[in-house]
Amino acid sequence: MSQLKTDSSQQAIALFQIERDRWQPLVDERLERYAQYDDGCPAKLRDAIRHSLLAPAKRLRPILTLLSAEMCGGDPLEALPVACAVEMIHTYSLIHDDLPSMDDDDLRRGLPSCHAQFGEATAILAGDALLAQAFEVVARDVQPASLAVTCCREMAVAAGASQLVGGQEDDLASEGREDLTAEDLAKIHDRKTGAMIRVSLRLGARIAGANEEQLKNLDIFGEKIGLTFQIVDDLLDYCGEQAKMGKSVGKDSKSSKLTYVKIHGLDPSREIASDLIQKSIGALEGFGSDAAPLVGLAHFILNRTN
Ligand code: GRG
Repeated sequence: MSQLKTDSSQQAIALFQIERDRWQPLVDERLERYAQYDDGCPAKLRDAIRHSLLAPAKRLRPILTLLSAEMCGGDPLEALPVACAVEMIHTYSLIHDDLPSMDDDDLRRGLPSCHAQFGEATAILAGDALLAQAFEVVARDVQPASLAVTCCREMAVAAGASQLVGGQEDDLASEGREDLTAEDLAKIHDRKTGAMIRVSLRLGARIAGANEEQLKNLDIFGEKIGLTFQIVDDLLDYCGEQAKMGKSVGKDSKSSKLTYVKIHGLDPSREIASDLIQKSIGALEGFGSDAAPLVGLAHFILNRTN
């Protein structure tokens, strides 16, 4: 993937990394605070939730939320509850995705996956608890209440039957199907991966009081980086290193699952990803230089190695 890097994209990535180093510890601290479970939660369930939620992770979605809030003129600290809520929903989806009945994976975030460590039933419940807690956090910690309702509704749609969960259902059903087109694959990923990326951006913007035009441009940005994220995931599955990824690699390329690499080949997939990133950056033009951290994040997604 390194040939995609130019001097200007390296500078953009360096800027994003400064922002990430600024915000990631705050996200981790707040998640730790939310993950106390000292009000009657069974010890095994508590340990299972903490195992997955507090494992080393990139925290890309909460960072998207905070950068989006700042770009739209808001205070990122006020967006921390929604940022953590997004990470809770994302972590729930990873726990459930790893289950034997889904992707059946024993490694996640460099650790045994939740069911491998705590058993299948507890892993299902840990995911359930995280999904519920995301809404608790937003309903309690976002003010005014009308803004909390808007954020809860947007999260529910993104995590729901037509988006994240629907995308996962179609992804599972796609296995072994040879009649699927590149458009079918993009549609699955737009819901399975893209919806949570878009809502991460939208929630930060909502907290900042963004207008409809800004939300629309963030949707376009999110759609393009979401698809790129998935293409790069396919490329890393094909040629990434398990130690760096913290999860199994080579699974999708060896299975009967359709991937970008299988449909388009390695180099064309890289070109599609690179083109999408240029288009994603175009969607942020109206934000001027305030968009620099998110532009850096877009380059980072294209060039990520884990
Ligand atoms: C079970 C409802 C349900 C949905 C599962 C998340 C998901 C949908 C599937 C995971 C399969 C997968 C590899 C998707 C590719 C994109 C993705 C979500 C990767 C994991 O996210 P990262 O790389 O992980 O941001 P960290 O651990 O850094 O948060």
